Amino acid sequence: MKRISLTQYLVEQQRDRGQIPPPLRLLIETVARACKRIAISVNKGELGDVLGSADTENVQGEVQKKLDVIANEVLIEANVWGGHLAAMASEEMDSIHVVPDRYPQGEYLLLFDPLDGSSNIDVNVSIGTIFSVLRKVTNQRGVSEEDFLQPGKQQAAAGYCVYGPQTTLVLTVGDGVVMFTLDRETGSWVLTERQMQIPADTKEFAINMSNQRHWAPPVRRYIDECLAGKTGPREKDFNMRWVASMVADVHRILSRGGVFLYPWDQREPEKPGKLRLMYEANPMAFIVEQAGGVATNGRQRILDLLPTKLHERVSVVLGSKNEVQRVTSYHLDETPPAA
Ligand code: AFP
Repeated sequence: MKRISLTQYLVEQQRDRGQIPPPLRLLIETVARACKRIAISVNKGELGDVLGSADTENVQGEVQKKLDVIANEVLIEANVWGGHLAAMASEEMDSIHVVPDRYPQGEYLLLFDPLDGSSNIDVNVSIGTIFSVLRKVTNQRGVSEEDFLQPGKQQAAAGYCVYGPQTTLVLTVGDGVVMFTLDRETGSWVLTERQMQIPADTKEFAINMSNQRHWAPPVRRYIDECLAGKTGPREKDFNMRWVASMVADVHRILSRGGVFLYPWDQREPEKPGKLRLMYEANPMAFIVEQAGGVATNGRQRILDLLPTKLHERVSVVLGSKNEVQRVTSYHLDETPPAA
């Protein structure tokens, strides 16, 4: 495959296919540059004094790691002045960050989980950054939280970066899913996969099994059937993987198929799920659908959900089409598809 850079790819998309307007191209390049800076901090680890707790809490009441705070600042600093954005929202900030008057305002809204999988930072396991891009659709002056409350199907772009054995950037602008790998020697993002596709079938599931006793019946049923293996109703053995960084689990599914579940459970019954709709579920659902997979909250397509608040949580089932449809049909209490 001819190796081209992220910049060349974006320019070609803009020129040949009219896919990416210039401000969106600038936005994507800026986020990718910020991810490079985050990757440098992640790689330094103890040597860069970036491990451990920041001794602060985010809006969800979670203790922030130093890298959560660093990654958040890097993304804000990189994006605030370019003129492509109206405002940003982050899993790590209580409220939106409006672009100050001293900078030009653009039409895009950027949302991110700056460092997904924080519990894995200090133990040197893959973590990542997830981002989602919306357009400011209202004509009113200024920008408010309301502007962000759009269904995921309106995303203009979404992506994630995995800081793992390789640093990879996966991107969609609604025309398939592409992957870039960071060449650490040249500092360049190089196109390494032009069309990521999730196979419709799989024998691999990802769920935190320690919550089994808290699950709802449809989730129990699905996992019980997988665990029953060859002699059970599915008539095949399943394997389990759980990294506890959504980016890494989703990246595996994009690379070789699988199903990821973070369902509602009885630990905190008033919450619809653990993962955040706007920073995790929506961007991942957009990417997964663009790669031929499916993403639901157990009942509805995630991209159709209308958020009511910025930090909304949601149940997530995503990945290989036939498996996600099966889990969804169990929730809807329909006859399951034939094995
Ligand atoms: P943090 O970024 O706060 O560590 O959360 C990671 C995450 O949101 C997602 O990436 C994982 O899939 C999930 O939480 C892991 O949660 P459990 O620790 O409950 O399995």
